[in-house]
Amino acid sequence: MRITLHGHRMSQPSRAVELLLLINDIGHTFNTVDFVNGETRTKQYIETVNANGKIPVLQDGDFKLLESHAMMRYLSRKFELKQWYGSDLKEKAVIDQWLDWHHLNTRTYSSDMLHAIAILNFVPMMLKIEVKTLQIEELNRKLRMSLSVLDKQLENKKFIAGNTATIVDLSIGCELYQLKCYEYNFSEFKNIDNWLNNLEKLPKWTEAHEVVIGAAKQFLSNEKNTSVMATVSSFVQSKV
Ligand SMILES: N[C@@H](CCC(=O)N[C@@H](CS)C(=O)NCC(=O)O)C(=O)O
Repeated sequence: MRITLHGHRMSQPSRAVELLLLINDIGHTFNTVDFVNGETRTKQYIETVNANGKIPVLQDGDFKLLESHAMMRYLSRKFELKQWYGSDLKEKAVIDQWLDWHHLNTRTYSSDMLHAIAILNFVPMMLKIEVKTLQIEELNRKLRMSLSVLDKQLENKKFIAGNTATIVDLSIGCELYQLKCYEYNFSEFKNIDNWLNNLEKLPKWTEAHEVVIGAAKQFLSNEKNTSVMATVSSFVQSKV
């Protein structure tokens, strides 16, 4: 039975699961759910697809699975992708540790910050300053605390759990790479910077990120937004 992934390429967890499928040449159908325009919040979606109103959702025949990390573990086990989910108890445990860590660290701050940045496109000038000072700077402070922990883990390693990429690199990588597309400044975190360059070299990485790269380019083509990103990165308070 063919696997179906319900998701969207603007969604970090959707991209992570899709990349695992694409890189390993696992036949699947990608069903785009228009979450950007609220499809995930419709009664129909909540009642029939995901009670949490979220993407991604993985369907394998009659079996339906929620939560991107559970999906990547399931696919790794089902298709025996040893490289992607470790080959022994301890390797798997380290991957699990960083997957769990991600949800309350890089995921929380990075995606909230990206939403706050995206909102800048739509708010009037006076409110831009409030969004920036009240929201973005605080999220940025917390994000940088998480980044410094991750940066230490990546010392002398190409990837988070060792020298080959695993599902945790796909998960955290898809989250942070989108910030790189928005020209977030990672220069203070040399190991993360190198790791993001390594991820870019993975097969299918750029293909899966095309939509994000396009959205970021459009955002940055507005000069006012570029100056906001420079401010976010340097922690310097400037006029929007
Ligand atoms: N913990 C979930 C997170 C899923 C999630 O946050 N999905 C977002 C897109 S990135 C979503 O579906 N948002 C739709 C909405 O809030 O209406 C996972 O890893 O699968």
